Amino acid sequence: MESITDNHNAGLTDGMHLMVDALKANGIQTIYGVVGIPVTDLARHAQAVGIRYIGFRHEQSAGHAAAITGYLTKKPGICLTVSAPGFLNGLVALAEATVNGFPMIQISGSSDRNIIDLQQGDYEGLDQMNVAKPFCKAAYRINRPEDIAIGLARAIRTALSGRPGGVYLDITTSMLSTTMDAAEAQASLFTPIDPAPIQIPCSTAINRALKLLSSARKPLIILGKGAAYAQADESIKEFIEKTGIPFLPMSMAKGLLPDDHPQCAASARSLVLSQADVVMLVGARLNWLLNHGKGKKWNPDARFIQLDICAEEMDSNRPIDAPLVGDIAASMDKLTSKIEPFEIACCPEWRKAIDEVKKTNAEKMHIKLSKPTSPMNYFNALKIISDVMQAHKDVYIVNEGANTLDNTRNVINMYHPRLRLDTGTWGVMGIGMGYSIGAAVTGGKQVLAIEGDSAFGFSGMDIETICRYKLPVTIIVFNNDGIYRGDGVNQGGGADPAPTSLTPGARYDRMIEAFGGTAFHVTKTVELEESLCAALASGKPSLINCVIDPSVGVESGHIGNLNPHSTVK
Ligand code: ADP
Ligand code: TZD
Ligand code: MG
Repeated sequence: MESITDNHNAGLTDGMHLMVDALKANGIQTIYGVVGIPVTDLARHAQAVGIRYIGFRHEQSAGHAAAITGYLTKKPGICLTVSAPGFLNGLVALAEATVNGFPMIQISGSSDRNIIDLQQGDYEGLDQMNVAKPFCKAAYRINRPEDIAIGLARAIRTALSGRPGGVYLDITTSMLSTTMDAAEAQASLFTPIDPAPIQIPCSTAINRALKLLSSARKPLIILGKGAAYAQADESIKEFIEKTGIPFLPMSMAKGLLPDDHPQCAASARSLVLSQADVVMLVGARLNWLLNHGKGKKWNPDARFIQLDICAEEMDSNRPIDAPLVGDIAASMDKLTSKIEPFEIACCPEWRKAIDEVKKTNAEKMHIKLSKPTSPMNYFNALKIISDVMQAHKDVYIVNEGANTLDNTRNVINMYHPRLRLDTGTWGVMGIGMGYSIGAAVTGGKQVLAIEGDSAFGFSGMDIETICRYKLPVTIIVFNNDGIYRGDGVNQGGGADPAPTSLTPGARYDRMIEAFGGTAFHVTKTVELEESLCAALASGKPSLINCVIDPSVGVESGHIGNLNPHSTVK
């Protein structure tokens, strides 16, 4: 049988080789995936030519790693999956990347069209491109090797331009093995020019925004993860410091300016939302996370300025008085350059009122954090972590769970942009190991994943991947024996555990031992401190099973109000 190498030597190449060449030509450094028919050789060849291949235990985690790579680098992260079930496993991450606005491309092998289209039952057969369409920005299929360069360029441009998001790219088995002239194939390769063109808002929109801002007595800036993604850190800082306006960071925007910045209003959130008269949204949508910009949490007379790349985001939840459609860096720079004539009067009483609430809330928090309990609770455990992290401010914090998520967000300060990676817009569980791996591989920095015990279970098997690639990831499992809490009861009185219960006293630390990682089991704050210091100092894969009182969690964390209220008992 003629081999691909023979073909290569005979001046031919094929779709599989050309696909790898095209990825390399476009600067792709890493592929995250799970191999099998028909993409195993593609991964092997990618590794052979110097693209890093990170092989996972589940496609969802590979997809999450690709998504977070996209968020951190402003280049699409690549996830490689096999047909049908592998493709479907990756689809959750693709959909989530799209909802979050993270650029990624899921490339999946697929069955031959003639069998799929007549529904004749192929091995792992599914009409993948059409299945993917509602879950991503666009879905494309490459049917011929000569279309690879164009197909990839379309995927890259779609993932990056406008509001970034996920793209599905279908590569058929027959396309992968179709040969073509090697010289022609090389000549077809290209890199798309300026795939994420900078959009600059016009002066009318800038002036409208500044006029509104200058009328404010109690202005507020809300920074979202779009502002973090934009990498406009200096422009944002300059505008905020020049105007003196208080700012509220959304979860993943924490650290864009340090959480201990004097203008940070994070710990006076209720006050600023209920009283601000002009709110400037910077890369943050008025979705459920901000109560859609209306209702009892908001000042009913507040007026809004919104900076966003996506024109149709304006007025999506409430009228926007001054829409500023464009790139955040461009908009911010234009605003800053014109600011003097308008004299933004951030009145001193407004800052003073915020500072007073901050002080009171800090005192209340200090009491919570300092209270010793046995077993530990979220707060005294997080106090220890917060203290240790003062010496490790440049570490990624990956965070998921319910109480574990909310309490960590409130207690652990962030000091640098794009280091806090969490459940994002959907509030979904399962990002833990994927984001940790993606961040460690892409950012080259240490990662601390703070995980609820339930949350950890969604991607826990990929600790094997962390160990196999020897990544500097430390995982703390806040183990309270359950979803929200571990003391649920079976209301029917039967022997089965309650719906929220997990195995009491589970030893998650023993899982990592199986793969050669370092395990810690801690029940006291002093042990937590010692183990975290040791884990971070070693830089080796490690897992700390941190025992938390099963009775201290709140149902659904901070969003218990979203549960349907049953009137029938
Ligand atoms: P958060 O959850 O932190 O509130 P969202 O994900 O809701 O943030 O909002 C992010 C917004 O940022 C999206 O509407 C997106 O279109 C926007 N965005 C992303 N990148 C840019 C950019 N470079 N310039 C302007 N807006 C951007
Ligand atoms: N499935 C998916 C994919 N995402 C979800 N958000 C949920 C289920 C529902 N869910 C939450 O919203 S939080 C959570 C689940 C299962 C886990 C909470 O338990 P935990 O954290 O152990 O991770 P705490 O500290 O015990 O609250
Ligand atoms: Mg739990």
